[in-house]
Amino acid sequence: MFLKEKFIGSLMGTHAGDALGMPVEGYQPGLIKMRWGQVTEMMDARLGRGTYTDDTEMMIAIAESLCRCKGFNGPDMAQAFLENFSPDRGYGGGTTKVLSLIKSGKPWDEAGKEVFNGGSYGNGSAMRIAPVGCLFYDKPQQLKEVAKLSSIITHRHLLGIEGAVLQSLAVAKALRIDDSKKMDPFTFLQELIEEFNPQSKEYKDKLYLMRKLLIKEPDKEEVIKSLGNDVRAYNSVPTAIYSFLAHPDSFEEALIYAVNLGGDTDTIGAMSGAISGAYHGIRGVPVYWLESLEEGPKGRGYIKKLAKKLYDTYLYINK
Ligand code: F2R
Ligand code: MG
Ligand code: MG
Repeated sequence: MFLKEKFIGSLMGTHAGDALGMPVEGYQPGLIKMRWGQVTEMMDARLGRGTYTDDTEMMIAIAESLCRCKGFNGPDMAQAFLENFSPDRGYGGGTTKVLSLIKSGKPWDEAGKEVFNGGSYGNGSAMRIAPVGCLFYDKPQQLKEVAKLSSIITHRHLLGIEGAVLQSLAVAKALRIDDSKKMDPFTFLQELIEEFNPQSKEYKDKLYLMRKLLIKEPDKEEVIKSLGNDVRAYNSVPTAIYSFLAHPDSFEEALIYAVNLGGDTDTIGAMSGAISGAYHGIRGVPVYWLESLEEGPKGRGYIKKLAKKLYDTYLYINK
């Protein structure tokens, strides 16, 4: 498949997963099952059916900045977050505070120190990382460095940074794999662990557990107990990767599984969508979902164009 289609798949996959999960964000799987049976299509949401949240809005900001600067530029990326910020998309408290500090003049690489103890380890810097995974998909060292720098703007804690690095590596790996051949989830996971090589015990443990879960095909409760489903990056990034690896043949199945795990559903959906979309490309995203996604100034048409621009940027910096 053409690389351009994979770039589009990853960015549109973020939007689709975010919009699918958004109406049930914060619900545990038992409640989702009781009220809806299973979430399989875009449902009514606060801003309308198929609308996205902070996950996709920040992903758009990253892609815009990478295209504008032909690579990473800290002040510009921070500015892009501010330009795109709409509070009604539902931002985390730490991120909202950091962005307001940057707006009042705090440097882009210092504001993130001001929240929590040692910075945030929320999902915020991993959920938006797809464009970094795409642009540096064939340069793992540079990819890790840019993922880290893009994280520290709002998420300075090691667990936040490593969440963004892990998610970006998973997107990049999914882009590199030829989707016409059968994918082996165990090989994917093993290579990911070797590339990632984290400092923190939390991610080491989760990646080890993931291998055991892939062998076992457990029920949802065990997956949530082992990997997590909440707003902390180490309790969601592995879960999103697992959702993809347990359903490598279908974007639709991976996302339905991810969202119905409950908890931080828009975010686990967005991250799983970014990886699965990078693997299957835009052709893997069901048309009935794509057609329900938000239109408007920065809706699905804009995101598709932005992904093409990101691909052109990739060609430009690698010529
Ligand atoms: N904000 C939401 N959802 C609630 C609002 C939506 C609602 N449905 C509505 O109708 O409006 N979702 C979005 O926020 C999450 C990403 O958050 P982010 O950007 O990481 O924010 P923050 O505040 O930095 O971290 C989130 C929480 O993680 C815990 N945490 C982080 N660092 C910590 C630390 N060092 N020590 C202790 N706790 C830490 C805190 O509980 C933070 O509040 C996504 O779900 C996105 O969709
Ligand atoms: Mg969100
Ligand atoms: Mg969320």
